[in-house]
Amino acid sequence: MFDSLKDKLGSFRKDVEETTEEKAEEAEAEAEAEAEADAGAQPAETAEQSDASADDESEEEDSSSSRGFAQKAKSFAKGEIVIEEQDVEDPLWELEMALLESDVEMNVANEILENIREDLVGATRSFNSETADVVEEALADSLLKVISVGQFDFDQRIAEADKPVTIIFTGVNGVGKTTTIAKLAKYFEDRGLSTVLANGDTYRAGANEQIREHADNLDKKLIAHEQGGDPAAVIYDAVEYADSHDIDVVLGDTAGRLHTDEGLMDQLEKINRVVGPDMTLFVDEAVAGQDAVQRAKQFNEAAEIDGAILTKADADSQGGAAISIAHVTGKPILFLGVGQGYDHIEKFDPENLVERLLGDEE
Ligand SMILES: Nc1nc2c(ncn2[C@@H]2O[C@H](COP(=O)(O)OP(=O)(O)OP(=O)(O)O)[C@@H](O)[C@H]2O)c(=O)[nH]1
Ligand SMILES: [Mg+2]
Repeated sequence: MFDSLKDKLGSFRKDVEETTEEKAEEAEAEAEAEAEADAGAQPAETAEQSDASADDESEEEDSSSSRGFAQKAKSFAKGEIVIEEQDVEDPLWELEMALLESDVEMNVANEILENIREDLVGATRSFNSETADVVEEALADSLLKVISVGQFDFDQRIAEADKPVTIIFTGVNGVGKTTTIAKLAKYFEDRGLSTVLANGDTYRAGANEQIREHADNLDKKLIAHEQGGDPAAVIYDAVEYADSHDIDVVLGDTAGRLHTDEGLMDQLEKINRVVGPDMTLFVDEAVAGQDAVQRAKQFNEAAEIDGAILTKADADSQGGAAISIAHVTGKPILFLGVGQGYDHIEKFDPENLVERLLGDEE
């Protein structure tokens, strides 16, 4: 998962490391040469005294407006180098290209770069510490900032909500809505919560049979009407059923649609009016990259969503949608689909994703 992006982030770290390593070596060599020269000129002076005189000099320079140089000289005396704009300019440019190639949305890529620049430029790195730590922290912080926009604890929200909790799933054709509903029925069962499935996809031929197969496999009740029926009525019936049978969660499927399809978008509006779902989750496939990001934005504008689920992350090496959707929509990614089995769903955890992207494991 996200292997190509992981490699690219690795190259960025290496690039910055190399430039600052070189600089550190040069600085160290210069510092040594200076120390030797000092020792030659004033053989009686101790290292401490020489530190103190370096401080005095730099204070004088502060007042004469060459603070950059003064800071450098001070850091130098302390055995540190300062990372400067020019040290990271080329690696940052490479990183920008890498993010765009990985289908990260442009504003999101810019935000990541800005955050890194802010963290790195002016940062000091001591001669004997690893540049890798400084760079990794800047990279991790900036990724986390954009990925974790809007995050909330899904399990906690479900646990605290009045039952039954009704969740509606929307998105374009074939992205994995029905499969995700089946996975979540299993997910809730594993956490001691009962579910009823509702087939609000009254549009596509064969939709009832498909979801019924999942319901049978998982031993769940399915509420379905004839093809061509009113989806809002199906979901309404499922909520009634859940109410009278003490079921915790209603999982409402809908037909695949484009945000531009007025008839189908009106259906969503009617479901909102008739049922008042607790959550509407947008489902799309990670492999769709920028397309998924744009669709998430458009759906959120047309029929507000509470969060997103990215399926087929198992087949996605780019990671652009996973990085971008929350920042672009302001709504969090809640789950990743990672295969076709009922257990192939992972709760989305921004910190975990960042660790995975920057970690050493394959
Ligand atoms: N590899 C992989 N395949 C998945 C995942 N989620 C769903 N699929 C597959 O994607 C295909 C489409 O899934 P569906 O659940 O039917 O998609 P849908 O959004 O309900 O489709 P429509 O109802 O036609 O709009 C199926 O073959 C699923 O097995 C996933 O996380 N990983
Ligand atoms: Mg479906």
